Amino acid sequence: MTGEAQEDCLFCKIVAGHIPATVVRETDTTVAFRDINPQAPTHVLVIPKAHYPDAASLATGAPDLAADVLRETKAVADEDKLDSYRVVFNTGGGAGQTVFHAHAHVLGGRGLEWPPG
Ligand code: IU
Repeated sequence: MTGEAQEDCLFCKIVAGHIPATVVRETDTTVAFRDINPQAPTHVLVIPKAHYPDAASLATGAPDLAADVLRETKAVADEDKLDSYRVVFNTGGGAGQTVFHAHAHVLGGRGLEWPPG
């Protein structure tokens, strides 16, 4: 996986500014935006600008970029003043992944049960 933008990828379109999103943070390599269907008071997605289909391919194909994404999850939590929060990478359809551009969900602002459904 090369990391090149994919024409049919919704999150690549958000990175390119072709689909609107409520962006809360942006770095040279990542974008963080509010989920359109929030599951918690804070529900932000942190994505690499480069296209990797899931967290596994990101971790193996671009580990420095994976670290950038993880660092940004903390920055999002700091901005929303979250003491406790959850970072989730749904990986594969069986785990609930619906958009195949790697993304970290940052969820917080309410109590979170364990295990998740
Ligand atoms: P998942 O882990 O692939 O299921 O997460 C995809 C998320 O992307 C999901 O929570 C959607 O609500 C969210 N989302 C979005 O925020 N903006 C969009 O334009 C689309 C999906 I499409």
